[in-house]
Amino acid sequence: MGTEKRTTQEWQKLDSAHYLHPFTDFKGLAKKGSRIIEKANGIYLWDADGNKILDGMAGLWCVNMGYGRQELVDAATAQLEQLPYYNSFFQTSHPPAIRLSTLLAEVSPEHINQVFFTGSGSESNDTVIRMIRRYWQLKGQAGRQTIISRVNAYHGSTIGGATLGGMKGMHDQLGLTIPGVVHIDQPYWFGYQGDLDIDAFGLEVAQGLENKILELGAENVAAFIGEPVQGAGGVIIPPKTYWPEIQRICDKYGILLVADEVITGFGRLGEWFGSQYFGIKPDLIPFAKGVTSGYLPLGGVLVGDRVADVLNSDGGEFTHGFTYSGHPACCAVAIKNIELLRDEGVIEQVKNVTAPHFAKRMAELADHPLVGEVRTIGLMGAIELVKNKETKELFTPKGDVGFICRNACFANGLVMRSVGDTMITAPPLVITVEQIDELVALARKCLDVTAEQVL
Ligand code: PXG
Repeated sequence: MGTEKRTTQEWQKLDSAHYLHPFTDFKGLAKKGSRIIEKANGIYLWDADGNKILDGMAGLWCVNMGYGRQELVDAATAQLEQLPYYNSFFQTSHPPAIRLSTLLAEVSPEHINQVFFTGSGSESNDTVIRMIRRYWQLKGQAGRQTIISRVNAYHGSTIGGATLGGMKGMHDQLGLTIPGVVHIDQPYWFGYQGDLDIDAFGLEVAQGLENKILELGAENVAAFIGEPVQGAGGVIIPPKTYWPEIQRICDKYGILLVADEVITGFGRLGEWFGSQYFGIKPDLIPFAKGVTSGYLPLGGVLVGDRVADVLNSDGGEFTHGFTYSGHPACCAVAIKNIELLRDEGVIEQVKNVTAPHFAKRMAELADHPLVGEVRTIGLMGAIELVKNKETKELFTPKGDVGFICRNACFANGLVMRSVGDTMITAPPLVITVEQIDELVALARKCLDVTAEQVL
């Protein structure tokens, strides 16, 4: 397939005839035709017309080690030759899954020593629901059923993941979500209209958790779930007061804390996990994406000792699992990927060099006439596009300008995603200082092109 040559138009024709894309208006796309990406190396993509594009989204927040790492290809190939598939049901296991679980226990926070494998972030969050309910049944408190999540959260697209998530458009299409999930506010400082300062705002939003627990009755509440930094929702970076207060409230009422680290895991914030950045101690950490740098699909749930001790007690079988839980080739790639992250000092480089440079250079974009706010954390960034820089008046209808900007980016050799009118970027973790300069220069050019059309 890598060598099959067709023109862009030929690919587009076949694409719209046969391929239903995720999160896509099928009719709209068929009219326009897809962008066909043919190859990649480092932090760059090439489309079928030979255009070079800086991938400011690391694929879909996942290609942490960048493209073209032969070690990952070799790890997959060797494992496919040795043992391409075997399951871990029915009391069997295999070296790649055992070695990966051991390595994950090493790199994850101290109170985490066990892992359940899945094939994706969505499956990981479905597993979270199953594990939480199982935990409270085994504890003899089966009444603790309700999981508290947040508006504008993204936890995946299975029915469980979409229910946990707080995306209105998804809930509307889903119809009946699963019972026992409620949503509280998100800590979105830029969108806040009130009088509090940022730290007081963080505390107030966290207080929403306590209010909800008291409203429901703590004896009915099982867990709180949140992304350390909301990714798909628009890189929502919480005030520094937020997470410690959430931890305090979870502890006070004995409810489980779940940090969805599908995006923030494996170095994105300059720590192995985002919860380490924020100093919290989650009981469960669903992960996926960066664990394999996206080279093969793998996800899982890191299980803290508090939950693991109960799951490992006399309760009989946990009736949950997937054919591809602990897939040998995916585990082999994850092992090599984690070794590369560790042995090449990639995460320290993010923390000490590239994230500070990214923060400094991105902040310079705040002077642009179209920009209302720039925020960054680790190698995640967001640029809020506004109609009026002084008053921070937003564009209506929301999303059109973001879409124009996204297209301008693609046309000028940069992938940035738009969430409404928020432009977001999360480049591969191996991006260099010079490449960050290139990303920011491209972003400025794309903002200029957009401003010419909309201001
Ligand atoms: N949790 C979080 C925090 C995620 O970001 C998932 C769970 C689900 O993972 P899977 O592997 O099932 O897709 C995600 C995925 C976007 C975008 O447009 C983000 C995701 C997926 C697709 C698109 O930002 N995040």
